[in-house]
Amino acid sequence: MHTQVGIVGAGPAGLLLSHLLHLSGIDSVVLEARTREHVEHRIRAGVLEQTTEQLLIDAGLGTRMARDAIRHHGIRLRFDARDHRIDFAALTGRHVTVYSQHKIVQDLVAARLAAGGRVLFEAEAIAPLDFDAASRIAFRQAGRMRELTCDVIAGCDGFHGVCRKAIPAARLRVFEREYPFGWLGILAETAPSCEELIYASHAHGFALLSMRSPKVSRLYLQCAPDEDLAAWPNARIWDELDTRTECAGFTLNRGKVLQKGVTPMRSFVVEPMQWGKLFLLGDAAHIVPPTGAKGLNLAAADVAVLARGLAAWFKQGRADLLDAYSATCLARVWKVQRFSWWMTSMLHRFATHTPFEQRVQAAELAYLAGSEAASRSLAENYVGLPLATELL
Ligand code: FAS
Ligand code: PHB
Repeated sequence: MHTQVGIVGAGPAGLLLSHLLHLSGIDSVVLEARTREHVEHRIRAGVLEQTTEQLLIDAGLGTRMARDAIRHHGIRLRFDARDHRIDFAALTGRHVTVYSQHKIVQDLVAARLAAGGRVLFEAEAIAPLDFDAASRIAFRQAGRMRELTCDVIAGCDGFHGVCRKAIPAARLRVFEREYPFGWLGILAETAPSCEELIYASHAHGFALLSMRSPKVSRLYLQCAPDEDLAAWPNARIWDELDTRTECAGFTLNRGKVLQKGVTPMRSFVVEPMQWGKLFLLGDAAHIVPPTGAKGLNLAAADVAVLARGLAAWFKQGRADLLDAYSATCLARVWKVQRFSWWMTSMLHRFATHTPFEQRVQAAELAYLAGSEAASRSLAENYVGLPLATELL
């Protein structure tokens, strides 16, 4: 089997890249280790930057999003039992959109298959990838070993994939920070308790009240990174969410818990994000703590840069954009890493914090609540920095 671009991974990065390449008349094959059912129902991110929303609309993927998505013009920071609203519209003139990642994946799979795209499920790429002469990807499907040859390999296989490992370890720089906590997340069949997201900082720990629709809420509690879910019956989760989000005049809506899980938290970046004709995108290259709602959006930003570079290469023989792929993406990746690290450090409880550090953390929140400049800085990062392709 041969194609121009071999894509490993059918998450948002791999599928969006395949779709954008198709729109440019470039052929690709997507290899996905899991089943279609699994990838289309994996509950993950929920907030899209305006640039990501526009990228999807421009790529013809806006129909269901226009019907189901919820536009948000601000968030609430809740501490000392009071709310401080960050007004995106007033501070930036921009917004974010609440639209679940699994719906984006469903929309992308449908678009690729409707266009006759080759998305192979239960097709696991096997390390090591060979990309000296013609790039080739060995993969296992239906118990058989098969091979895909291609001109370019796009590693969209997430943090645990094989593509990053194909880059010689001696040439790869890894930057990493493990956080001493994770998030216990639940999906609940209950109307959101507030029309906007609430980020709560409390002595017991961080909590986040998000949503998926007018009838489904998405809620998170800071917990130990290896928290035992068995120690958290639903009643205890609701009680703790109640405690951490207490505020005059506020009532937390409870409901049936549809799903729960614990996500560990890390900051992670590899440099470079490319090696010969292998390009890493999304979680294969970087991980951010979800506090800034950036993981999915960073993946989309990488896709926009690589899709533009591959179109210039295949259509005009220009290699300059491809050669600059890693530097172009990393300039934005590090700004987003900083923002995600800052939001996480400001809002979570650290058992190792000295009394001094606790006071500094409280002062950071108080300053933010009282400063238009500080609030504008948070707002412009949260709604999304300009895409590199908008700056080229
Ligand atoms: P993905 O991990 O989504 O996709 C990679 C794909 O590659 C997977 O389908 C995998 O099966 C496949 N793959 C792996 N190895 C393979 C192989 N050898 N062969 C073939 N296929 C292979 N981000 C937010 O912004 N907000 C959130 O609330 C949030 N919550 C998250 C919760 C969890 C549990 C996790 C793990 C991540 C969360 N994220 C969140 C981040 C998440 O949304 C990612 O940023 C996003 O999925 C990145 O997309 P991809 O880079 O496409 O990687
Ligand atoms: C979510 O809705 O899953 C979500 C929203 C905002 C975040 C993280 C997760 O910062």
